Amino acid sequence: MIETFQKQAENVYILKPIFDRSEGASAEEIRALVESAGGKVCGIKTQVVREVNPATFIGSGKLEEIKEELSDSPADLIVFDGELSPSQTLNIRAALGVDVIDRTTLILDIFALNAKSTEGKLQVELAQLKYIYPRLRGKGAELSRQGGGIGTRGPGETQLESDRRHIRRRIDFLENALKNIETRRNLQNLRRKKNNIKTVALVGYTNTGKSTLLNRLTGADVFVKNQLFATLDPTMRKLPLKNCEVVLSDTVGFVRNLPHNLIEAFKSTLETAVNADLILIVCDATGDYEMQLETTENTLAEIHAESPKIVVYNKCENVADFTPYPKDAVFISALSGLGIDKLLEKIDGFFSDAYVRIEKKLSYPAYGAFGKLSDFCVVQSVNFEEDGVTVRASILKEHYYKFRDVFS
Ligand SMILES: Nc1nc2c(ncn2[C@@H]2O[C@H](COP(=O)(O)OP(=O)(O)OP(=O)(O)O)[C@@H](O)[C@H]2O)c(=O)[nH]1
Ligand SMILES: [Mg+2]
Repeated sequence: MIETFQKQAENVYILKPIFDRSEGASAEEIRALVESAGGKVCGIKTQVVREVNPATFIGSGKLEEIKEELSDSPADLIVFDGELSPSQTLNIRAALGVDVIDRTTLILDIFALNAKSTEGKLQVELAQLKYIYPRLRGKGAELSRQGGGIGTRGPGETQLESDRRHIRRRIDFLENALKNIETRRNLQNLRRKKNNIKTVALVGYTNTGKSTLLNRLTGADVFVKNQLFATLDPTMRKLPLKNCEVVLSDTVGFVRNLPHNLIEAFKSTLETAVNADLILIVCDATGDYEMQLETTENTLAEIHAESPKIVVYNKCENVADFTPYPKDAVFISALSGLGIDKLLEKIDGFFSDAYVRIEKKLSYPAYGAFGKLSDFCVVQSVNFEEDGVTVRASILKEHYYKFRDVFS
């Protein structure tokens, strides 16, 4: 991956099409996306679109008006908050005389900036190439921005200029490399399953505080930032509970209209949510939590993550009125620690329903029988004494009942 970091923030003019006058025209999210890519917003224009113009998306009269507005703006780049076809991108650029990128390119760019692990980088490059590939048709060089900056991080110029065949080969290579990493991960998952290690996945809209919660619960030191898509690489940490120990995982956040290619590319990291025994959905109680929840649930459905879920409303230290929220909502503040005990109790309850905890001195013959159970329990400690073995362990209920006489 080629990354071209700009020393100076680019001035970005946001063009946000809306299709219905009554639709919320908040540009907060696209502004946050631009800032996460290192851009500085120098203007925002929301434009009602009644009918999409196939050539320029927005009607030519409106484009004239925007051009006028841009004449005394420092804008280096226009970010269009929607998906544009290659010819629309070129036509808008020609009409306005400023570089244009669409929402997908922007999101891919942020991902390219934030990917740290080998796998993350491969995934982002694959998503970028898959986005570019069908759009090339000889327009690669024309479509790529001259110089560096937002929208050029990732595969960048050199590969854009080369032919489709080269890109096709690179896509195949990346897919293979990712498959190998996935195989390794599947083996780890199997091992975890075999050892009966339970997993909890933190998922949710980006910037809701998932990594902060992971840090709070496990004392980990995961990168936290008031930025969209701060986390791309999955992190796993042990979380000791009353009755057993689980593995808590943190991964990429979701966003509305997350490009499908990205979900595809990140499927294997998102697998942690698919395989989890319990999913914690983290919402930002101070934001548009209904939209966050809907986006998260849709994305989870798309990747077939069907495990039981607990919804947590974070940043609650800033909530003054709790009446609008669902009655069974779990409120926490990952930052201050408020409500964390209650959440832990809830997670504990979930798992203790599945486990029976034993602390018992077993005779040596009984301990022999206990050995057969080891696949179905989490052993906390084993103490060998003269007259027997003291075992502390959590055993899956169904197996505990099958082997009940061992413990009686
Ligand atoms: N006020 C307040 N801010 C919080 C709380 N929890 C997290 N934050 C802030 O929210 C921002 C995002 O936190 P992260 O933990 O990086 O969020 P994330 O969900 O992991 O974000 P991505 O990895 O980017 O998807 C940071 O500025 C945090 O300090 C909270 O309980 N209260
Ligand atoms: Mg994070």
